[in-house]
Amino acid sequence: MKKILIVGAGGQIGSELTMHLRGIYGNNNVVACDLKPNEKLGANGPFEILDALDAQGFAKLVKDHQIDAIYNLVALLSATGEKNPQLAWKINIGALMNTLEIAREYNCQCFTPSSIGAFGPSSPKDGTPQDTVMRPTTIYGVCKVLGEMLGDYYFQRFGVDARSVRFPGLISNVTLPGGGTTDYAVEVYYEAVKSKHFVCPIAPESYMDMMYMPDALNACVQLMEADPSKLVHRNSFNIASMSFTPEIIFANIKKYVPELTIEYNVDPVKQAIADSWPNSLDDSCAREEWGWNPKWDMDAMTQDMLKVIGEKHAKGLL
Ligand code: AKB
Repeated sequence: MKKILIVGAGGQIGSELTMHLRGIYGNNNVVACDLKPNEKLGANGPFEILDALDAQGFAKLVKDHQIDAIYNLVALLSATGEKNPQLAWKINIGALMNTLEIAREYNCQCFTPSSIGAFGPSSPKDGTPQDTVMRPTTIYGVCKVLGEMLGDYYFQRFGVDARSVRFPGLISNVTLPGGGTTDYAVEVYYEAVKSKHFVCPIAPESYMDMMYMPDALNACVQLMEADPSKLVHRNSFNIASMSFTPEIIFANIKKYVPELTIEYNVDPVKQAIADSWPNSLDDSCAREEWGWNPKWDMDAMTQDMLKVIGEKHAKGLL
């Protein structure tokens, strides 16, 4: 049975991935860790405090829990990264290097997500291919490209089983994202339920790739379980499920919440980032090499998001 460590487990992906993996591999086989205590993650399985930049503490956890797979989810996202590039570099690359080194030393499989942010303005905009020009113009993207290259380097040089996907904007209803360019597509659902008014920081016609969290969780498991002999690529796979603009997603939400009003107050930093990213990725390599096949479309996602957030609101949990 796999023993998994999730580093940065308190964030948007980790809070759901921990529960998802515990459901598959058993509660005690998935150790969650983060900088701060987390009651929910500690309630049904092991939880440890860890600063991913503390290499000794990180290695000790891997040794003590006899870990054989590490999910490194530590990251400062794109918009926050632009406010403090040095800190973004320190955290994003520091956590990644510790993950790869510890994976090498303790023979662990490892997963560090990349992003659509690894592409830049000179990458093809539509149907962005798996293998193409990657010259991002954000520190977040620079860290992601380096992370992809280091993952492949550690695989080729040391045999570390490092795998990764390029996540689009992830839409979820457990833990809010923070500091990303795609966050608007999560925040609007909360405001559709709470205040019925949303101020959007991204221009109405800006396309970006997005995905509902259940598909993202399946992608992690499917790739990590994939037969290595079938993987031509490793770090990192394009995955995609839907691409939309603010206008398109707001129209979809208004089908169910007609009172929702939208105001645009474009954030120049976020808009410049959105403009530098692809409109939509070509995910055919992931489909061919490990059977990637997303299940959720925009309308099903909208109905589910409004239902879950509506229930939380009714219980006074928001
Ligand atoms: C961000 O907006 O920074 C992230 C991402 C697409 O990687 N959600």
